[in-house]
Amino acid sequence: MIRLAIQAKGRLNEKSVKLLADAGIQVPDGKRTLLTQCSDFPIEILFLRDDDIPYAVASGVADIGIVGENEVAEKGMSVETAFKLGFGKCRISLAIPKGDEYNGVSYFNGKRVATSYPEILGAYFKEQGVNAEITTIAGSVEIAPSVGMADAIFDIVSSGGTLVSNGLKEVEKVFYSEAVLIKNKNLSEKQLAILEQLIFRIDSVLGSKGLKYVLMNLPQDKVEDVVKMLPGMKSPTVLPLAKEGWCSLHVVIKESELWQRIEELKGLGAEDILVLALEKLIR
Ligand code: PRT
Ligand code: ZN
Repeated sequence: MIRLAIQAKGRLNEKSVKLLADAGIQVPDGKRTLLTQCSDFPIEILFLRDDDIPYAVASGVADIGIVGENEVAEKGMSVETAFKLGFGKCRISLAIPKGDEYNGVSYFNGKRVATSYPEILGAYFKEQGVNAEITTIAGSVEIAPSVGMADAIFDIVSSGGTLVSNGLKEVEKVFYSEAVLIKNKNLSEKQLAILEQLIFRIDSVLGSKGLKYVLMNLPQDKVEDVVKMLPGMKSPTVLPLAKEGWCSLHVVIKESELWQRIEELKGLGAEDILVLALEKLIR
């Protein structure tokens, strides 16, 4: 059995639950209970605030956890990153009133900067040789300059919309973050084996994202050209067709390259191209 801590509610909760579901692990709707067991995998889920997840994993209250790298760095807990999950991407940036002139990080000397990430900011200012006053506040950091609590802020930015609507501009992007699977440093052999199984499933789920399964009819003598055109494809599936000299070719193509590849395939004589969603690619 392994115990996984995930965010109880908030931006990472839904995506964490969805990722587990895609990996064949149904999380019972446990928002009202702190701890819940899954029937289809030797895992139990602990629902916590994201701020508490690094400590829970470092102390062994949970064995593994899903949390933003920003929280891991801020809390300074001794945990290991087992896998980067590719969602919850954001950055923590310094932002100042949009009318202010900015000529570099020395702007912050003598200024008051509001943030929920004093450790990350303190380390950054130290490294940059900046002497600023850091004011730690738990939420609504972006309104601090307009109510006179601070001159600038250091906060999470994703689209940048919140900064704009609060009359601020982003001037330094300090820390990049995404959701990660973290692990306690002293897991047992058995727990490591379960974790390995979990990572294998997650890797397969994430690796299948953005892939399409493409079937087409193709003149037999063009198979080699298609194989050359799609270098990632080790060995395509080729099935004979009733029509002599033709075959049915099946390949996996990245969604981002799909239309370009389809043009090229048509150029090689492919017909009746069928594009299907690919659920999972297990390597
Ligand atoms: O209750 P709990 O403590 O668990 O949750 P929380 O309120 O502390 O965190 P939550 O749910 O807001 O975010 C959880 C994690 O999601 C963060 O720690 C980040 O790792 C990640 N994440 C990704 C974000 C964002 N994107 C994000 N845009 N966290 C917060 N924001 C906020 C930001 O604070 C700001 O207010 O969104 C606003 C900025 O967004 P834009 O798009 O306007 O720039
Ligand atoms: Zn939080």
